[in-house]
Amino acid sequence: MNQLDTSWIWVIGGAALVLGTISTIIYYFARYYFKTSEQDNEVVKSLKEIPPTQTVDERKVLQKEPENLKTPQPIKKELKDALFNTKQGLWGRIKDSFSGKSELNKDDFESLEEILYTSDLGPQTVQRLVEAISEDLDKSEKKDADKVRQALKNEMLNIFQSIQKEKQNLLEKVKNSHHPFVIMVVGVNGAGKTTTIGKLSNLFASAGLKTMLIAGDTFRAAAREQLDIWSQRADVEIFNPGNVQDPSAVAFDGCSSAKAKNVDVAIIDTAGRLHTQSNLMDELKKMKRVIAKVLPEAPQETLIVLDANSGQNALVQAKMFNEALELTGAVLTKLDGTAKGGVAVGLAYELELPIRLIGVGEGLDDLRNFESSEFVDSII
Ligand SMILES: Nc1nc2c(ncn2[C@@H]2O[C@H](COP(=O)(O)OP(=O)(O)OP(=O)(O)O)[C@@H](O)[C@H]2O)c(=O)[nH]1
Ligand SMILES: [Mg+2]
Repeated sequence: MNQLDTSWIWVIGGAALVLGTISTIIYYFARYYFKTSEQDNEVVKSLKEIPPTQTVDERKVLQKEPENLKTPQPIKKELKDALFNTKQGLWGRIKDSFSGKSELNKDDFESLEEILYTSDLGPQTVQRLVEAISEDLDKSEKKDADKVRQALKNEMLNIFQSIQKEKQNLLEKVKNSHHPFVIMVVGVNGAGKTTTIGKLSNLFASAGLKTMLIAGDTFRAAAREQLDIWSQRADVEIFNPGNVQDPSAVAFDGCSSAKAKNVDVAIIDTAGRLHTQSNLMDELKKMKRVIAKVLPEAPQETLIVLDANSGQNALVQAKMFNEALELTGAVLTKLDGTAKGGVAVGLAYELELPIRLIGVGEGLDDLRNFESSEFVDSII
């Protein structure tokens, strides 16, 4: 091979090497370029999926919302849930006594009476209910648990309806009455007076009524502070002269202030006391008298607060407070959890005292108007 032939081979080989290098560079450059735009497209697509009004920061929040940013929603307690234990103790036991039996004998009916007697309904009330079953149901119907249940329900409703004469609830009554409407709240220690006043003030204030609390419990340490906290929660006015020890003086000045300030409704807290402590019951009578000196129609309502857990004792308390103060109604508290809710029927029948409100918890919203049919459906 001559000199010329050898140099051609070197030229062709060199050119091939340069071309190969250039095409490799072009290949990797193109691959990098197209992959990047593909990724960009993916990002754009995901951004489009988020509504355009949201900013990037909002998206971050959407991806993971910290627990403490969530606002807890108040849950309205169902009455039937609050009265679950009462229903179990009353209807649950009655149903058990029927189950598996095709016919009920005299002994079975005696055990039915026993269940009623041990359900805090009160002896006279039980007697009336038992008589109603005997009169309303014939022999064959008495064997049927549902017929017995209906007869008991009907009679309980009759009892409530003869007592709950006023068709309007307390809020409507306050709205439709002359102002200031004064409510005096009484009861034994720890029944739930101050808590009920707090809830009640929230009910009135939410309905647009100018509401004032009067701190008439000058006895228990921290009672005034407790009422003050409720007034802040419900955002209502409070009359709370820290240095005055005589509850009648607080009631007098409080009602005068309510009148001067054109308050719609004033609620007076009082110290808890036993119905057997006659000197303390006299103190309440005096409070009631001085209130009437400022506002002759007041107090338009004198409510006793009763803890449903006290069962039959609640009847005794209500009877003695009623003798001293001529009560206008009762508030039954702590119905949530207790098995003694049946006491409401006894209160209505044996004392002829309307139940105005019921407490189903410790929160601001845990107060309900007493609706007899809803209540009866919830306990039996
Ligand atoms: N579960 C439950 N607790 C309640 C209810 N009403 C009141 N309580 C609680 O019962 C306790 C006593 O309530 P208070 O309102 O202080 O009772 P009071 O009658 O004012 O007590 P004194 O002023 O000491 O006579 C508190 O722990 C309340 O939270 C209710 O409807 N349900
Ligand atoms: Mg109190």
